[in-house]
Amino acid sequence: MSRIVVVSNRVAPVDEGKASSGGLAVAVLAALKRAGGIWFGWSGEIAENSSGSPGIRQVGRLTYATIDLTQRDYEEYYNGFANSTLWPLFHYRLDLTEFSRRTYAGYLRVNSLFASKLAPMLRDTDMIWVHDYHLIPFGEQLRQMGFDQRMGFFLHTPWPVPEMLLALPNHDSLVRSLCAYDVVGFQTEGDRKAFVDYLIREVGGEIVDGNRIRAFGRTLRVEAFPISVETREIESQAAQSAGSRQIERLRVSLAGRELIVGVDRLDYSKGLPQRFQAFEELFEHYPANRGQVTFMQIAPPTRTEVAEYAQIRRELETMAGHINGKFAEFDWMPIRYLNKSFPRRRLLGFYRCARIGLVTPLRDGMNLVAKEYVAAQDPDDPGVLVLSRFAGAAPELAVGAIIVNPYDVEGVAESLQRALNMPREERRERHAAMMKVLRENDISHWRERFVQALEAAPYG
Ligand code: GDG
Repeated sequence: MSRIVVVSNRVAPVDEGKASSGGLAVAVLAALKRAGGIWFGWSGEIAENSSGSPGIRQVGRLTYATIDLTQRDYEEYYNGFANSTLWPLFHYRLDLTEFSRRTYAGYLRVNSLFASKLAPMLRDTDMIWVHDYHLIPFGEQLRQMGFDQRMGFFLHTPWPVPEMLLALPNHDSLVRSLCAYDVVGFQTEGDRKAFVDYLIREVGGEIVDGNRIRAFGRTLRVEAFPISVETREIESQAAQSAGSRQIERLRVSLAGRELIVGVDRLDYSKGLPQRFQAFEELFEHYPANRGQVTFMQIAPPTRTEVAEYAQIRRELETMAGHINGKFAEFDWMPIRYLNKSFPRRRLLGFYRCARIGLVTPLRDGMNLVAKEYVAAQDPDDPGVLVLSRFAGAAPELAVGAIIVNPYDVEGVAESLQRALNMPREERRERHAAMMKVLRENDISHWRERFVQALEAAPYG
């Protein structure tokens, strides 16, 4: 069996393999433990220079290898090209996208640094699985150093349509580097199609058969692998958590009112201002809900050094204050807005308590919160998922979710009203339909499909 080498911007801390942590870390660790291998990435530390050897930590057959970055690397590669160019561009926010040759050069330099640090650790039969937009050129850098191992890439974000991508000054070299992989995986069919359209229209790519396409002198497999969650574990952990003291405290504090829950990294792609407006609209248009419904939005801050993130944080504080000031009563507060994170198990208990899971990104690769919310419900009396059509999860979950356009604030309010009044029988049917999807495509299935695609790639 070939070893698997996983490369990602950050390496999950060693104790994240526990069931209490998120699905991706668990899935990647399961693959690595099964086949043995390396998880390679940035340590999260800033150092004077990045010339040292990787820090190594051995856990059974699994090697964690991490490198430090310099302040300049961090600014140009991470805050710069990855999070101020690719992230907004891939989420259709051209208005927020910065273009700079300096940060692109930094992005390439750090990708090359990653490749040169990993190179001495590689064996001929290794399979290399690279994750996400930070590391698109990584595979090409390794190929240029003479490595012909099987290499796969999975993009966690959306892939934009050609019209959007063409705004990137170096779109052609970025796409060429993606074609250095043997397998390129996207979240949805839509993302896959957008990529293939670009190859065909812009660089004369040709479909060889099915999912295989020829471009830049190489043949690669391009496929959708919708990421998922650890469905069974979530079901049982959510049920346990719902009986805990903390969740009982939440229930008591609600005093019989219905709970709507939102859980998102504080990011402009998640549609939070529009969501807050929709909640305000719910009270304006359907005033009987005043005093009867509580909205809890959990939004841990991220990427705090990028200006747009500080900006959206201020905007949401103002909006939450405005809505609470306008509607609150001495014994009821409409919005509970929490800028912090919670242990995963507690989050699952929150989901299970909530009559509505409100997931309304303006664009999202997949959105695991939508899937977690569904898996955490009590099948006998489940809540309703209100889901943006622009989440990658929408094609799979349309069988049971109420699908909304997050820009249509009145439409979202109307859907909330519908969800709040949905009969139990309908809620059960919708939940069962979504659970069928989540049982068939859980996180293990996702991992196995990707690893099998990589195994099937020709090499050497
Ligand atoms: C990217 C793509 C794609 C959130 N708050 C807390 C917490 N979380 C966990 C959630 C969920 C995860 O973080 C967030 O995942 P999402 O998928 O919703 O969104 P991104 O972070 O933007 O992820 C996305 C994903 O990659 C995977 O491919 O789906 O489209 O943007 O698991 O539960 N976890 C804990 N406390 C919190 O307060 N423990």
